[in-house]
Amino acid sequence: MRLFLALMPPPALRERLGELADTAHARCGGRRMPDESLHLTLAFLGDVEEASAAELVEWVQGLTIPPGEWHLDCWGGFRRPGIVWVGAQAADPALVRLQGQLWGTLEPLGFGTRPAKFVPHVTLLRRAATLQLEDLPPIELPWSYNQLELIESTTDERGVRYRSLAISQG
Ligand code: 2AM
Repeated sequence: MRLFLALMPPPALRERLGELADTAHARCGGRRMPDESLHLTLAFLGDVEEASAAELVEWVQGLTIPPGEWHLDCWGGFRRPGIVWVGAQAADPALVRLQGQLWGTLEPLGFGTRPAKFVPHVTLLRRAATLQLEDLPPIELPWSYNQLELIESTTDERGVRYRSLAISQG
């Protein structure tokens, strides 16, 4: 099972991110992420055995994370594979701490690989034709969160789908 831990946007923010995805798509082309797939990855775990996934479900369901507010204020791009995202200009200390704490548990248990650098972002487009983002409108979006989710990623003929397996304590 291909799993990751993520913050999922509340409905109003999801809608707003969807509008930004439309704006970016009109400018940059590529494949727009469907609204229901928009998220902020905290830890990508890769392929996990079913038994380990069940342990992760229990762990996440028992987890409480400190509530926080993340401020999205910039566009960004990753050259490969043409990802256009929204995120923050300055590293958010609470998110960095949360990501570090998660990996502090996950790494010794052998789940995934802690990335060398954590760039919190919400992917809006993949395989964009251009990463020229200068003309895109400014962003000022607060994201209040108090829960994370364990998500399974599956691929079928219609593309990639995400399914929530567990939600932390609220
Ligand atoms: P992305 O948004 O930048 O593509 C599910 O695949 C989520 O995990 C995506 O949000 C993706 O980030 C993230 N992710 C991090 N590392 C990954 C990897 N090595 N392979 C696939 N997805 C990865």
